[in-house]
Amino acid sequence: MKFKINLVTQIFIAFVLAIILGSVFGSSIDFLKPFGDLFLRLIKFIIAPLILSTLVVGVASTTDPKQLGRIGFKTIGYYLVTTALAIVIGLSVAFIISPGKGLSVSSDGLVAPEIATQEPQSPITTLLNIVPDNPFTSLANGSILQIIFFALFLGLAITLVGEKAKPVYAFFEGFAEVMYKITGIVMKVAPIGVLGLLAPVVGQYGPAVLLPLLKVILAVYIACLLHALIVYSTAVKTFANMSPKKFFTGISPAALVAFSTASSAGTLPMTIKNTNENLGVPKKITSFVLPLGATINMDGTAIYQGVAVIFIAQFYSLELSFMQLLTVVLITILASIGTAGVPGAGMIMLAMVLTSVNMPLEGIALIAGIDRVLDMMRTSVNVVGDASAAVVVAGTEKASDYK
Ligand code: DAS
Repeated sequence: MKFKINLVTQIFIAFVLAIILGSVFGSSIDFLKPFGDLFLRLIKFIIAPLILSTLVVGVASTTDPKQLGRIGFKTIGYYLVTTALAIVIGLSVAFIISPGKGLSVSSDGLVAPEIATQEPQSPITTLLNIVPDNPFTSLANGSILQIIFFALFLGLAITLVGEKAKPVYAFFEGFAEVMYKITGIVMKVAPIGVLGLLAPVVGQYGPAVLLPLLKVILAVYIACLLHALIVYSTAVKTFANMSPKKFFTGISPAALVAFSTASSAGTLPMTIKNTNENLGVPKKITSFVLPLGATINMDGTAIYQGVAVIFIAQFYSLELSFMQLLTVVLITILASIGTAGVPGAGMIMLAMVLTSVNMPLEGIALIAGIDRVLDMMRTSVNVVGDASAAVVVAGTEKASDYK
């Protein structure tokens, strides 16, 4: 009988093993570090092509004139606003709980010295630097913001050109599938990578250094519940005159499936069923809003990004400027358009966010071990957020069979 442990369990086992080995062998466990460095290099290797391909496809498919009618604009507008609110709530709860505060872990060698001592740029310079003067140089240098700008422009232009750009769209669609496959292969190295990154940290600072992870889980769960209770309740009540009790009761089966599978895509059939049958949203709306949401709307993931960035900055005693926080908000909104609704997608997206604000990717290993616990809650919020969009759009469309 072939006994197969799924990847998330493997990562969790590696996490526990890293704590044990680090606690028992102390700094002599450092020989594992190259495995961690290999994993980080593989993550860095996929970030640029993954953003470019998935974002071009994400933008081109959501700005398709056929899809972009009134319902399309309402849906995409709602998704962008709620994701922005989610990051702000995530950042705020993280600042209040401060999961990484009080640790004396050094970031030496993790952040390039010239970046660590870099003078904060003026807002104008930061905004101007988003525009690449050569997109191929941006790709070569892995300049995340410039790659995102290039991808947004490319996706939009593909839509505007229309028929003649179909081969270009098809290329990026295939490229995105290839990058998802490569990402899946890279993620198979994650358990070894987590072991190689985490064991030396525990070896150097002791297992107590991971206690703040409990505060990370607390912060993500509190922020997710706050976001759902405040933002979605207000939205369904205001735009569809639906009682929050009816909304949350109606979508709860899908929320539970999302919590257990940690996959928005996998939960989609249940999300559609609940939104149609329990919330009375007509198929003409759910058939557009929900599949789109499962791909580009990830409020729970955005909250996780906000909390994770603050935790990693505090863990390594790195100060985040206002512009860097604004960059985190911008990147998370845009990068979520290109991130698939599958388990662990948010962790890859975190690498993009950390890179965009020059923060150490090593921080990913710190929270990789609890990623599944975080992924369950953030996926649930992703799915409930998609359903709230369908209810809001139906409410404002005064859709005929909408109760
Ligand atoms: N698991 C992803 C989803 O299905 C979310 C994430 O990884 O952040 O929505």
